[in-house]
Amino acid sequence: MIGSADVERLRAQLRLYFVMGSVNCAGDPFEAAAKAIESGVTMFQFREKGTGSLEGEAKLRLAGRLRALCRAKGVPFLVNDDVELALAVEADGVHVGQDDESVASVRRRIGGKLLGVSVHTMEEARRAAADGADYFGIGPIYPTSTKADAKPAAGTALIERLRAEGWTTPVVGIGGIDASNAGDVIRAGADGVAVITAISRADSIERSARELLRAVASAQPAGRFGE
Ligand code: FQP
Ligand code: MG
Repeated sequence: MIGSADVERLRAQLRLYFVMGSVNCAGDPFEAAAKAIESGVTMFQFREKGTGSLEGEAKLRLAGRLRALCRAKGVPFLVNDDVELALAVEADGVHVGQDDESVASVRRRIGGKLLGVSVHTMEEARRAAADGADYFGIGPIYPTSTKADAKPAAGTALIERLRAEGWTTPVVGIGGIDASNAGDVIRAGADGVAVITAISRADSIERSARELLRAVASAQPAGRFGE
């Protein structure tokens, strides 16, 4: 778990969170990540899963290269689901959902690294926070076809409810977000937006990342939590 100064840093790092694996990219995944990071992405998650995804040595090798890239550029590098891999490449953190290894167990294994947890209800949020989550991933906000087992789109209601009830936990919205709707997610109370397709499949990764950043920045109230 992180301290209060680090919470404000994490909030800023969540502004534009690029989640990807090799199957999300039309071309070379390393090149896609490099372009996105060069264009201002503020956090990165290696999510290598689905049909045709890399396994074993190949997965480890790509993770290591992406980890080094992120370190060189000062962008936090998180690993989805795979705690073993996160430890092996000395990732900055791990993201897990409700069907993954338990939050309490991941927290024990990763010590002070960042821990993100997907939550869909107030009850899941309370539980994740009690078990050591540093931020919540909330979605799918809008319909998405990236994730085969995604729940139906739920909009921004849970984000609004958390903020209405006074929760200051860093929150990132995910699912079907692009530059046209990112502002609505921020205005609902999210600190940032997470995207896969909007960047990985963009005609221009650079332009897409910049447009997303602009959409987030122009919807973001300064000092919402008194920072
Ligand atoms: N939010 C985020 C984040 N990252 C994710 N990977 C998810 C939500 C989804 O376990 P989960 O997590 O429900 O599904 P999967 O393991 O297939 O991704 F906020 F970090 F952007
Ligand atoms: Mg998961």
